[in-house]
Amino acid sequence: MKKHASLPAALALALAIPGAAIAAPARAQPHDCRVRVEHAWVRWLPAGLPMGGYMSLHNGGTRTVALTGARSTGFDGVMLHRSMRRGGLDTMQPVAAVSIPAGGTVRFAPGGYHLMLMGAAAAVKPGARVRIELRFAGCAPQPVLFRVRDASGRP
Ligand SMILES: [Cu+2]
Repeated sequence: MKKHASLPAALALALAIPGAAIAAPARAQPHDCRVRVEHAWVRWLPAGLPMGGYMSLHNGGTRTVALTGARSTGFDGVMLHRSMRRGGLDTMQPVAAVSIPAGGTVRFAPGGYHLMLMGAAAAVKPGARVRIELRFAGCAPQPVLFRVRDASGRP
């Protein structure tokens, strides 16, 4: 009984403080989240091979923003990867995050950073568009449409 009585009082208190109402959206997105995504495309590959996702990320904000992951209903899994040449061999490894400095641009391109897209749905084929949600630390998820190109990668 006592619990029920205190609830409306707490509610009235929250409503009486103007700052309480505007604090919620500010907490949800504390950073200056202004990343523009351009030239987003996926290189389609046959036989269920993992596909690479590429794009250009421009940070129009005033502080560094970190890309920490991505997900898509078009794929079973999406990882951040970086290709590199090591000991004369082309290799790639997972990366936990990619920082985009304020005012800077980071390119995801063949031979460098890429989204590693695994387990494609049947609808992912050349000419299609696939929606991939990018996750930036402290920001709301950002959905991006990627154009699926054929294995040549030509637009
Ligand atoms: Cu990869």
